[in-house]
Amino acid sequence: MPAADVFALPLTRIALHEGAGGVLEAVLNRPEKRNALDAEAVEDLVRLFDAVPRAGVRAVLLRAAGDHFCAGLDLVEHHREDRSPAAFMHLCLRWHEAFNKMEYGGVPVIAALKGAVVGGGLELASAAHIRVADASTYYALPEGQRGLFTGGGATIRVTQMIGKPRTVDMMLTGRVYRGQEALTLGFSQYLAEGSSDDLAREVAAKVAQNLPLSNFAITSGVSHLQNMSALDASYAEAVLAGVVNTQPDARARLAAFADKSAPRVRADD
Ligand code: 1HE
Repeated sequence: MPAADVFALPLTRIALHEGAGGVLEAVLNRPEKRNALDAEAVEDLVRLFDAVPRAGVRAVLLRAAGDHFCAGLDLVEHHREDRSPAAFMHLCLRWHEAFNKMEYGGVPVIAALKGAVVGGGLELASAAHIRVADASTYYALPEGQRGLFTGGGATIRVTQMIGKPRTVDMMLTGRVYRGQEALTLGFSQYLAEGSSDDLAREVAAKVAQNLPLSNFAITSGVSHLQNMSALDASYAEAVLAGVVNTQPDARARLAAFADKSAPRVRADD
């Protein structure tokens, strides 16, 4: 299978930068519209995350230009297009195509969240493997107030993050979460004191030091195994571990532990 060149992709809504250590920085680049996701932006996400697993990328830092991560579905386009039920269903399937490629692609995606992470923006964030927020970040599902319903996976991934009762409350009331409370509830795994971009970049650099096959198993493996019965998941986990834990590239790391040159796991790590 040929390697993919992500920098050759015809992207219009996402800008790409080469980060340090094999990290690809993907920037939602429509700040004048608060990075609302129009059909073109969704196709960009599909194109990008289709190529990432074959591009030698060790981690993706997904961040946003401007003050807001993402305002969700492009409501102006949706109003203008006056879509049929079938047309909107097919559009939602493209959202799922993009987000499933992100979640199951086997390359860690670290999202740097700021400002509005709302509606489809929260659905996008929830497909990342690690979310880093900062003091400006807030989360909401305002679809109910707009006469709409979520169509990009909130019923699945947001409920996995924060549970069904809170998700339903957010959908019904438009409730907004932020700050320490949002961190505690599980919207993100990190809350930066400074910029989420900076902390997410640090997290991505750390993740990128793992062997790619380990990261493949951790990211796509955990998601797939969660979809199985416990019986089948334990079988599949053993098979995955058989492949990953005998990879030749791991031998040097194991040797370093055995000869005591590798760092130990300490409480202040
Ligand atoms: C947009 C969008 C959008 C901004 N679609 N154009 N999502 C929402 O309901 C969120 C809707 N947006 C907002 O509540 C606010 O725009 C924000 C809180 C995100 C930002 O506020 P603010 O004051 O900084 O910006 P603004 O003045 O509201 O918007 C600036 C521009 O961005 C303006 O365009 P302009 O041409 O008039 O300058 C806005 O129209 C544009 N803009 N948000 C289109 N969402 C698969 S189903 C998913 C279902 C959903 O995601 S529903 C959407 C939920």
